[in-house]
Amino acid sequence: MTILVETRPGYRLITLNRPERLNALTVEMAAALIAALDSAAADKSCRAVLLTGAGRGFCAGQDLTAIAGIEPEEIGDLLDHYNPLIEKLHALPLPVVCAVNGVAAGAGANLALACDIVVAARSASFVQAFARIGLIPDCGGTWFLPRLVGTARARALAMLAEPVPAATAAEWGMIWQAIDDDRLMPEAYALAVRLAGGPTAALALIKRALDESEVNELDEQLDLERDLQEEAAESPDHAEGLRAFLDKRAPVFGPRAD
Ligand code: T3D
Repeated sequence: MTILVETRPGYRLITLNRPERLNALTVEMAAALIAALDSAAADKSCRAVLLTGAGRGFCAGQDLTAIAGIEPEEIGDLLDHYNPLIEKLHALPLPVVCAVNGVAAGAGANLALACDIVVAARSASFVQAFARIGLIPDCGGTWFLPRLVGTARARALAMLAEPVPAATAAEWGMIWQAIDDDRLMPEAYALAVRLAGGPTAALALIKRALDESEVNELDEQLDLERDLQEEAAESPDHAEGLRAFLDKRAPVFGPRAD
């Protein structure tokens, strides 16, 4: 199986599973990932997703053995399989944590950057490897990178295709945290459990607000915040959060109400 999917209490653990190829992507894998995300979203007991890779790498991008000798237009066609995956991951109404356990290269780097909270092992690195093979960053690379690290760093990373160590990626704001290798998965599990116990409806609305801020003017964003805040205020989680504050106790957020 090219991916492993495990249902854990409150969250879904998805593991890229082609370790002998550093989890290089195939169109079959993209389809399996989309199905796993759809299934997580449809399962009311699932309130977070954790994505990671098996073995020593996170994901080495497109499986290059699969594209050797194909026509240029077929390269574009391949993205018809990957683009819906990136969009789904980014827009999933659940928090998505990515635990980057090793090298994340090409589309593999951008798969990680499409997630909400990215943590990486200190030994991991991020490489926009595309220019090394005469391609451009895809799977959202030219969208995520300048937004995360600024245009100067985005341009250099895309053109030079140099690896960025996890600690530097964290320092630059490309990811949330670099974590000692032996602590990566315990901390990633804890993060997923914590998010799974969070106010799921509000977390989904936070994603929407932050995404729409990328294109909105301030007045539009303020209007959107008012609308989404009304929605959040109607959720049982808001009532519980407020009650818990007044009772001076930790909130116990309820199951998904969608
Ligand atoms: O639409 C389109 O099709 C275009 C889409 C493009 C999207 C892309 O992602 S383009 C970019 C594709 N990815 C790359 O260019 C990265 C290629 N890999 C590497 O540069 C290096 O493997 C790494 C820097 C990621 C890691 O280096 P290292 O030294 O740690 O490992 P390695 O020895 O190179 O790799 C280990 C094995 O995985 C090796 O196989 P072997 O020799 O043990 O049998 C290697 O060939 C294989 N592997 C690594 N990356 C890929 C791969 N096999 C197929 N596809 C790969 N991308």
